[in-house]
This record gives sequence, structure tokens and C-alpha cells, in this order.
Amino acid sequence: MKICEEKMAKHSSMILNEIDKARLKLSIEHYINYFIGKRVCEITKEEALKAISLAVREFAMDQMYKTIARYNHSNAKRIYYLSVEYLIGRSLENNLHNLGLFDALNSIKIEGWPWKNMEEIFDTEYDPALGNGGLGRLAACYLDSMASLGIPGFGYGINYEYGLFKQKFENGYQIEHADSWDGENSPWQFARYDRKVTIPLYGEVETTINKVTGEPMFIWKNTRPIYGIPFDFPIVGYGGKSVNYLRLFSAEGDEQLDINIFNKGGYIDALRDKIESETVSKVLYPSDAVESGKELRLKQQYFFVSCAVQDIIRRFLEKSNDFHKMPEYICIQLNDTHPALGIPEMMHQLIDVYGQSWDNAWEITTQIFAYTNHTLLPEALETWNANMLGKMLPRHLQIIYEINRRFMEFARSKFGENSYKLERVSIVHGEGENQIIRMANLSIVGSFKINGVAKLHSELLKTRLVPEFYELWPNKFLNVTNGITPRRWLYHANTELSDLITSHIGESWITKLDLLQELEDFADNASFVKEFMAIKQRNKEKLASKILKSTGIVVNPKSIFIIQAKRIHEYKRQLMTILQVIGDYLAIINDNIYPATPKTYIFAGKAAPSYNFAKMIIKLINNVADVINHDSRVNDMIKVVFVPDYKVSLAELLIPAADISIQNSTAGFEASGTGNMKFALNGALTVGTYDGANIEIREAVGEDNFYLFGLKDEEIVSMRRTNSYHPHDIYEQSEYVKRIMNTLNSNMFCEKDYVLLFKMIFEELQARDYFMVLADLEEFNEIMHEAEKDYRNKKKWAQKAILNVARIGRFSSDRSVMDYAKKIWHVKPVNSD
Ligand code: NBG
Repeated sequence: MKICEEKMAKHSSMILNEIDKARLKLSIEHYINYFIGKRVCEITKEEALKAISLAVREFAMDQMYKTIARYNHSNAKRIYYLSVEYLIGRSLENNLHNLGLFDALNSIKIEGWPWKNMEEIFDTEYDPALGNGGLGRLAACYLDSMASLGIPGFGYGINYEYGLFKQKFENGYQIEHADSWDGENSPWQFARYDRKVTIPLYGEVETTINKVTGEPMFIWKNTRPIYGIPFDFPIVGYGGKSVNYLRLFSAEGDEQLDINIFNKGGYIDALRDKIESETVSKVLYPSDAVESGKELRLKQQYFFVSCAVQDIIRRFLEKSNDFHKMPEYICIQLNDTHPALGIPEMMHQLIDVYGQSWDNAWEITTQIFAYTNHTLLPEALETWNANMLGKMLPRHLQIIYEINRRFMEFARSKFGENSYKLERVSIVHGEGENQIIRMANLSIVGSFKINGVAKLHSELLKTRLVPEFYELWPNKFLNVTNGITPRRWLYHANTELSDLITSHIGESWITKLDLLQELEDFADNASFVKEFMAIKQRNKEKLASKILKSTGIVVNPKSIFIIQAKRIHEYKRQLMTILQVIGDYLAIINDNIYPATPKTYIFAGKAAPSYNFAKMIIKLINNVADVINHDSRVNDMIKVVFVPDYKVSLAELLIPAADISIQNSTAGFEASGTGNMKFALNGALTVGTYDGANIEIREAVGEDNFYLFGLKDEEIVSMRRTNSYHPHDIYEQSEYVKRIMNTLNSNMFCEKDYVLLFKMIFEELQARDYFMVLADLEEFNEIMHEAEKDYRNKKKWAQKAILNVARIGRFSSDRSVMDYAKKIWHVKPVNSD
């Protein structure tokens, strides 16, 4: 251990005092004057944000050095979380809270400071969208929890220059705009050029014989290398005692331009390679399923896992050069299959670079990797064309073939010649040009544990997705239900509710979310209920003004706020929600039947740019909104809003303002969902199907406090098996369904556009309706009406909402991370006290 670390390891507590406060003030002034280069009175909000962030970062860094020293000192095993996505959200406010500096910042006085309100400054912070949806946000929650618990857990990923596109609407259509993060200049990141890694690509493999051992040796040569520069992003745990980091790699070309080409006047040619290399970390793929088959995507995946694996081995070698000890020091968690190339990369490093035998390398590798599956959607299971992979990574393809050859011998010893089962488990599938590599199979074979993300999902993983693997290795499979960090999703996003809770049960809930149980005692305490509802009301008002600002639509904060915020996908059934809205609208204008209470439907979410059907759903929602919001007959009973550009910072406004959270996925399709947990934590009641973590949420909060509806997974599967689902019959038999559907086959919602714009949706639902929208629509409508009626009884509603908050504790990501720590990683928190 480095001498400079010895002392640090023992002093990591974070107790703020007057000296810290003075330091914070001095630092801010310092950055304004000498870094930004202005007088205080001249700075813009953005500059103020930068100066404060840099000053706060100092505190984070001090704690980070101490944390790392502590981990080193205790020889702790490290967890490496590999993910191509991280939706970390804005940092400043979160870090101020976690470092305990929030009040200090608000209390210091800087002469000439031009603003009264810190919120205005916080609001200018860029919200980096380095992910698509739930999977990326989950990774960010887990980083927060690992740091808050003092678990030595580090994220590895890609430092995209362009995150997810910015969503705008033009005439109701989603338009994507590029969104440059400029992360390398973010005050929260710092480059570690000293940790630069070389990533070889292409070339070929030469086989020779090792003269000493007589074993074959493989030399990957004539490669076209690119370089990975790590950028570290401190992850501040709650209380500031532990600060881990997220290491994101930027791709760089060779800074030495090829001098020969250059001299021959080939300036552009010389630069071309460099530019091409740098495109590797340029942009996040904007799909929440897969972008399989795209060479750049494969390159991104390899780039980042090779950076990570090399970095991990380098750190290990500082501790030991006995490779058998690696599993004592290292666990690599694969966040879905995107980083699965880490497995052959580890083999390549151990065998080709560090001279290990195949058997040694395999034994080590398969004790290090664990894999989390996040989806059962068949189209979302990654595969790569073997030729393409072999061209880019010839040595890795060889290794994958060898892993498969050996694995298939084992499989044959268990399955005999059952060719169906053998074919299902094989990593390599098909022949010749069309041969593919199945990344889920590779991940399962190379990992010691495989988990799903909610109970139902983990069961279906074993019984439906990969039953043959389950038969081979029943003990490898387990469930870890997802969780969310209470720091961002309550303490920070809903400060008023957070304060109310703390004033009644103390603040320990922030790190022990189960303690929210104590709120049960207050569910019928009149003054608590009153405050609780008043806070919800203020959150709704805040959201209403944001909606006005971003859409120009006036919504009534006294109406019930029904929110569906998530990626737009057929299985997530935003389509069903908007059909239900249409049904209510028709009931008013045709039958004079009004909802029990005025309602505001709020949608948010992006569709993958190439997912045309999802984009039509957006257009339909926007058109329905346009018609309803302008129809005076509806008399302010229904409003519909689609808030553009959903991201973490918008979620922080939407979630605390919801009365109803819509979670109506087709049963068996939503692996877990995490929005469902965030809404419940903030006192929204769920209208949801028997799917993903909804099931466990309902179990936790109680049947009476959850609006369940819809077909169950088994029912759906059996209907498919017997071919007995006929949506057209439902259309014919249900007047309710028919009337709604007919509007799609008319110009009711497309007068300004060309005629019968939504006929394609009409036809799809009648003919196929793969996601069974029509099957569940009527029941969905009934349960919505039941909820709306309940909403009129304010006291009853408040009780249900409070019980949701009180009983949602088990969905803290601290619990999830401790589950991983105990059941998979075998690590304990490394705390200073
Ligand atoms: C998503 C699932 C969600 C789940 C998150 C986090 C992918 C591939 N999967 O249901 O659809 O909550 O992962 O586990 O993004």
C-alpha cells in the first residue's frame, strides 16, 4: 500500500464544520476569479454552476481518495459493474445532499452574488442521458447504493459524446435532435491520461509453438489499435463517507499521425483513421431493445470491455501476481449481455498476455463473471454475425469457438444426443455466412451466477427463456428484484415529503428504507394526512407550471394526475391508455357521461427512432390531446398532455406529482419496471397488470392499495398456444371497444393530417394485437373508473397513498445491492467505523 494512503484510510468520516463552510465559500470565489476569469458580479448562471460544482467536487475528491485508500488497506474485493448505459441524472444537487453541503451552500454569502435562488442555477445543469431507460437508470441507482453502503463497487462504461437524442414534437410527430453532452468538459469528470489503454482491432491470428512448454501460442497481429482514455466520475454515497467512481472511456485515435502518409501529402488520409477511431465513443445507440448487426455497436462493446478488463487486471497485479487469487479480489457484474465480450477478453488476456493455460484461465474467468438478464423479449436477445465478429476480433472468435466446443462436450454428457436441447444451448448457431454468436448463451456459460430482476421474471427466465441451461446448472440461477435509490427518488426529488417524513420518524429511513413502515401509524392521523396531501398538491402545481412552460397547455392541479412515463413500446401499452382516454371522451360527447373526477393524463417517453409503430402511438396521443384539449364540451373534465424529452430531471418533477401511476404492460413482458417503484414511493397508487415487479409491489402495499387488472401471464401463454385469441371477436362483441376502435378508422383524430392516418393501428389491433390491448381494455377502463371514484374520497385516498409509501421500503436499491453482495458478490461494506 502506498505510504500516502495509510493515514487517509483511517480518516474518512465526513462531518461538516465551520471550516468546511469557509472553504466552500473560498473555493467558489477562487474558481470564479481564477478559473472562469471573471468578477463574481459578472458571472452567468452557467458559470456559477461550474464554479459551485468544482468547489463541491473538491470535497467529493477528498472523500474519494480516503475511500480508495480504505479499500486498498483492507484488501477488499472490488465489484466492477459493466454497463453500456448510465442514466446518472444531474449531479450538483444530489452531491450537495449526499455530502451534507446543501444547507452550507445556501447559508454562505458571497459578495456580489447575482442570484437569490439556487434552484435557477441547479436548473441550468445538463442532465446527461447516457442511457435509454430502465436498464441505464438501474445502473445509476446501484452505483449510488454501493457508495452509500460503502461497498467497493465501480461502474465501467462508455463516455459517449452524444447521449440519447433530444425529443421534440413537430405537428405531433417525434423529431430527434442530437444532444451533445460534452462530458469531457463536465466539472464532474476528470481525465486519467495516465491510465490510457490500447485496444487492438482487426488483423489476424498467428499460431506458433511455445519453445519451452511445447504448447500452441496465439499472436494477434497486424491490428489497427485505438486507445481508451478513462474519465472518472465521482459517485458520492449518502453521508459522504464513501465516494466510489464511475470510469467512462473515451476512444481516441493515434495521436501520432502516420508521418509517411502525411509527408506524401496524404493529410486527409492520415486524419481519417484517427477520426474513425474516435467515432467509437461518439454516440449512444438509441434503442432500448438491441442494435445487433451494427459493426460500430460491436466495436463499442469490445472497446469498453477491453478497456475495463485491462484496467481491472492492472489493478489486481498491484496486489498479487497469483492469478488464481483473482476471484478473491474481483467480481464483474454484466449488466445484460452488452458487455458479454468481457468473458472472451478475460480469456484472451489471461492466456495470450499473461501466459495462463486454457484450463486455468477458464477456471478463473468463470469465478469472476456474473450476468443479469433484463429482458425476455426474443428480439432483444443479442446475437452477432460470426464473420463480422471474426473480422474485427479474430482471436476472440477463436476463443468463443473453443469455449463452445468444450461446453458442448459437457452438454452432450448431460443431454445425450438430444439435438433440440443441444441446439438451444449452443453459443454458436448456424453455418457459413449466417452463423451467429448468441451473447446470452455466452454470458450464461461464462458466468457463475445468472439473475433475473423480479420474481416472475426470474421464474420465466428459468422455465421459458433458457430451461435447458437451468437443467444443466440449477444452482447458477437466482432472483434479485430491482430497486431504486431513495436518495434521488425521495430525499432529493420530493424534498417536502422527505422533510415531512423525517419530522415524524427521524431521518434513518434515508439509508434504511424499511423504516418507512413507521408511517403506517400516521395513515389516519389528521394533521399528517393534511400535510401529506398539501405536499402532493404543491408538487402538482409545480408540474403544472412546467407543463405550461414546455407545452403551452394549462392543466388543472386539482384534477387527478394520471401519469405514464417510460419508453414508448407496444408491450408497455401506452396505446391502451390512450384508447381508454378516447373511451371517456366519447362517453362525454355522445352519452353525457362524465368521469367521477376531472382528470389529467400525462404521458412522457421516447420511442426508438426506427420504431415506426411506437412513433405512431406518440402521434396518436398528441392528436387525441389536441382534439380533447380544444373541445369545450369536455368542459375541463379531461386534459391530455405529452411532455416532451423525458429524462431523469423531468422524472424528478413528474413522479412526485402523480396520483395514479400507470403500469399496464402485457403480463410476462416487463422484466421488472422501476418507475412503478418510484411512483409508489412518492405516494401514487398503481393501476397495473400482474407483471414484473408490480406483483411484488402489490404484495408489499396490500391488495386494497393497488388497482390490479388484466390477463395473467399463464392465460396469455395458453391463449397463444391454443391460438385462441381473436381480437376481431372482441371488437365485434364489445360495444365499448368497437366505438373506440372505430375512431381510429375515421378522421376524428386526424383532421389536420391526411385521412385515416391511424388506420394502421386499427388494423393491427383487429388482425393481430400481439400485446393483447383489446383483451384487457375493458377491464382497464373499469379499474380506472374505480380508482377515480376512490379519489373523490380524499381521506381514503390519502390513506392508500400513505400506505404505499410506508410499505415500499423493500424496493430500495440498498436492499437489491445487499442481495447481490450476499448472494453473488460475497462482499461486505468496507466502512471506517
Ligand atoms: C429493462 C426492462 C425493465 C427493467 C430494466 C431494469 C432492458 C433490456 N430491460 O423491465 O425492460 O426494469 O431493464 O432491470 O432495458
